[in-house]
Order: sequence, then structure tokens, then C-alpha cells
Amino acid sequence: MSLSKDIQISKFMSLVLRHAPHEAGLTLDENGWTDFNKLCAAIQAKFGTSAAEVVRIIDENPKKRFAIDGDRVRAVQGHSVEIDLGLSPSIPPTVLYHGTKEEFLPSILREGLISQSRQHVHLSKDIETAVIVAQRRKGRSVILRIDSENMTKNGALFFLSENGVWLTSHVLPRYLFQLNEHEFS
Ligand code: HQG
Repeated sequence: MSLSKDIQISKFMSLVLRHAPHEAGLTLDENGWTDFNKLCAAIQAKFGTSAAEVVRIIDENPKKRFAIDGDRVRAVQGHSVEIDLGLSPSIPPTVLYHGTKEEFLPSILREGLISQSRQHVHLSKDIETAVIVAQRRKGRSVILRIDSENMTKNGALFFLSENGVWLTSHVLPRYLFQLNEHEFS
């Protein structure tokens, strides 16, 4: 199977497991799980791809975006539909990073980081990952360092997704520091 078809199927799974399960005739339970065979039937109908291939695509997903557990499957983060991943709060590293674009900066410095359409603000444990997140969009990249140590001291909760993304509900402007360009480029 061609790489681009794998990517199309991965994007379709992100769409239906995070945002629009109805597009594949699926429903998610309160923890985001849905029936693996039903997902495969929808993928078979749309792409002509077998369940074994779907397992391979999930296994090989570079960001480990999906998890299979017995006969069920879910996205491990990134949801806009309201589900509870069932994660326990974790103590984050003392600093985390967020990659974004310069055009969003005035609003971010005013309101802090807000989760927009997703359930959480997504934070990275290293600068390199934040740069990759920022580069998904056009324009000048900005990397913010987050004082997660003081956020934690002041009661903020952090969750670590199964694929290593740090999640929190909101980052106030006072915990945000813009990196100089030479620190990440
Ligand atoms: C920005 C991908 C204006 C925020 C990535 C971001 C990640 C604000 C955008 C995951 C703002 C939201 C998530 C404010 C935040 N004013 N803009 N107050 N607060 N923003 O896609 O972090 O490939 O929901 O900076 O790798 O970009 O899908 O979040 O630019 O892990 O698995 O609003 O998506 O993972 O965009 O990306 P997103 P994100 P996957």
C-alpha cells in the first residue's frame, strides 16, 4: 500500500476518533473507545483496506496516535468531542514547550493558551517537538516555554497522554515566555 494511502487512512482515523465519529457511523464511549471492527468496516468501505492493514497502519503510526485494546480502538489525544481519557494527573517536567505562530501571539499573551476546539492545550517536553508542531502551519514559528513547575505549585493539573503529549486545560500568560529565535532555529 502506498504511503500516501496510509496517511489518508490515518487522517480519516484522526477525524472519526477525535472529532466526527458519525462520519463513519461510529459512536465513542465516555472514554473515547469504539468498536474496532466497525471502524475497519468504515475504512474498508471508503479505502478498500483490510483490518490487518489497519492494524499495521496503527502500529506504524509515527506519533502513536491510536491505541487498540482487545476489540476496541481510540485516539490517545487530540479530541474535540467530549470524552474522558481516564488519565491521572502527573507531575510534569519543570518546563514544557508550545509551538505556535507569530500571528497568534498577541492573543496568546492576552488570554494565555486556550484549548480552542480541542479538549486540552497540548504541550511538548522538548523544543524540537514544539518546533515540529509549530511548523504544521504557515508563517513565522514562535516557541513558548511554559513554567509548568509554578503552574503545578499553584494547583494546575497536567496529564501525560499515552503518546507523550502533555495536556492541561489553560496556561495563563504569566507562565509563558517566548524563546529567542536562536534558541530553537
Ligand atoms: C493557538 C498535532 C490565539 C495554539 C500536534 C495553536 C499537537 C491560540 C492553535 C496537536 C490561543 C490550536 C495539537 C489564544 C492557543 N489565541 N491562538 N489565546 N491559545 N492558540 O491544533 O497545539 O498530528 O488545537 O497555539 O502535533 O497546534 O494531530 O493545537 O496554534 O500535538 O496528532 O491555537 O495536534 O498532533 O491548534 O496542536 P490545535 P496545537 P496530531
